[in-house]
Amino acid sequence: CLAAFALNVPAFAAKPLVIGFSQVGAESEWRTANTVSIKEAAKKEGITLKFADAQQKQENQVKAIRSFIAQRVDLIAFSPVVESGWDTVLREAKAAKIPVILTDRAVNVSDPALYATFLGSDFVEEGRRAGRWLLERAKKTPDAAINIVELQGTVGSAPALDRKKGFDEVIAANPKLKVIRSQTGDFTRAKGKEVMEAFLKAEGKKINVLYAHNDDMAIGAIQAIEEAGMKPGKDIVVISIDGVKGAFEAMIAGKLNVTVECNPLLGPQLMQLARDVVANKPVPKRVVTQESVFPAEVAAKEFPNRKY
Ligand code: GYE
Repeated sequence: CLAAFALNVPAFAAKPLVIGFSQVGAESEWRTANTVSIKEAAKKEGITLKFADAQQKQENQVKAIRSFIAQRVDLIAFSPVVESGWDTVLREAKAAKIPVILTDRAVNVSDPALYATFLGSDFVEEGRRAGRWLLERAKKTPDAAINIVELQGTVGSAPALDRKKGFDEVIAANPKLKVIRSQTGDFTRAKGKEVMEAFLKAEGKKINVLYAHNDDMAIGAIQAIEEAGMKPGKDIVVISIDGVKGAFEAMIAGKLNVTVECNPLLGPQLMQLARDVVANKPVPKRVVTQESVFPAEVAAKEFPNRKY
C-alpha cells in the first residue's frame, strides 16, 4: 500500500492480471514470431506473463500447467503440442477454478467445457488452400502422373493432422495427383532437410511436388534438393504453409512456389480474450484468424508488408 502511494498509483488500483502461458517450443520462425507477439502484447497491456517453453514435449507442458495451478495464476493459456492427452490436467485447472484458453492448436477432450475458448487458424482450410493451388497448377501440366512427397508436422499435432486432411480432400479431385511418400519433419528445418534427403534417395527424379506443412521444413528440404543437384521451385514444385519472411525470400529467389498464410500474431487477441474470460464476459468458443495465400508471383511486392 505504501509502495503504491510512493509510486503515485491509487491504492485501489487493480492488481495486474497474471497469465501462465505454456508455449510449444522454438521449432520454427512461426513459433518465434508467436512468442514475441504474446510477450509484447502482455507487456503493452500491463499483464504479468509467466512464460514456459516446453521444447516440443507434452510432459513439459503438463508440468508447466500444474505449476501455474500451484501458483494460482488468474488464467492459463497454452498452445498444445499434440491434440490428445489433456483431460486430466485440464480437469485439475477446472477444479482449481482457473480458466484456460487454447491458442494456436486445438485439443481433443471429452468435455469442451474444459477450456473457455480456442484462438487460432483453421488448419484444415490451410491444407485445402495448398491443395487448391496445386489443382490449378496441375490443370496446366500434361504429365500423366504428378508425384507428391509430403513433409508432415509434429506427429499428433492439430496442424499436422488438419493440414494433411484438407490437402488430401482437395487433391482427390484429380487422380493424376498422388502422394507417394509422407513422413514427419517435426516442423523444423533440420528434420525437413533430413527427411527430404531420404525421399530423394528413395524416389529421385520421380518427385514432382513437395508439400511441406510449414515453411521451415520446406526451407530445409530446398537445401536437400539443391544438394541433390536439382532446382527447387522448378524441377520440384515446392508448396508450404505459414508465410514467414524466410518463405518470401525463398519465393523471391525462385525456390519456393507458394506459401499459405498462417498468422502467428495472436498476442493482442489473446490478451483481450483473457481479460474478458477473467471478467466473466461471454466469449466465442472459437476465434479464427484471417489469412490468405501468397504465390511466388506476388512475393517481391508483398515482402515489405510482412510483419513476421
Ligand atoms: O505452422 C509451424 C509451427 O501450430 C500453426 O507450428 C502452428 C505451427 C506452424 O511450428 O511452423
